[in-house]
This record gives sequence, C-alpha cells and structure tokens, in this order.
Amino acid sequence: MMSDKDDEGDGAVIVEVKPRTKRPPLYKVMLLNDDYTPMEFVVHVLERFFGMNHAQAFEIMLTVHKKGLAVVGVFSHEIAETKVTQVMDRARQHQHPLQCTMERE
Ligand code: TYC
Repeated sequence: MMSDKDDEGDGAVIVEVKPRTKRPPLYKVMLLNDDYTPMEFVVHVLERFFGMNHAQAFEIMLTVHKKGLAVVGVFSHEIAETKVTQVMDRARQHQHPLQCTMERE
C-alpha cells in the first residue's frame, strides 16, 4: 500500500533496532571438600589465588570442610578458567586430591 509510513513505493523500509548490550556471563568458582588435602594447604590456595586474608581464607576453608563445597569467587569465563587451572596445578604439584570447578551463574 502506497500510504504506508515507511514505504514510499521505492522498496526502502526503515527498521529501527534497539541497541542491546548483553553483559558477559559470570562463572562461580567452587572448591570441593575431600578427606586428604591438608587444611593449611586449602587456606594457602585461597590466600594465593583468591586474594583473601588469612581469616577469610580460614573461614571459607572451614565452610568447604563442613558443607562439602563453597563458592570462592565469581568471575568472567577466562578469569574463572585461569583460577581453576592455578588451583588444580598447585594441588597436583603437591599430590593433593583437591578439586576446583566452575559453573555458569
Ligand atoms: N577435609 C579436609 C581435611 O579434613 C580439609 C579440606 C577443606 C579439604 C577444604 C578440601 O576444599 C577443601 N583435611
């Protein structure tokens, strides 16, 4: 129809598109409990790789010990992967079975 607002009969149609900027997804990094990894080692890992002070690190370590797991930080995909790798590498070096995983928030 020639009376249409955006159609002047020349085939040109104006389509307005809302600019939508999606936030990048975030990932929870979690530490899992086991029966063998020494408590001091877990505290050290939390201080070294998650920037916690000793008191915070000790508290989170105890939460994992009692509850089975805890979220130790929330990061972009790349940072979360780096944290998991750092923890798993350090645990392997010391032959501890400590497990660290990531999950989309
Ligand atoms: N449960 C371990 C122990 O009794 C301590 C521990 C805490 C291990 C947290 C892993 O993610 C962990 N030695």
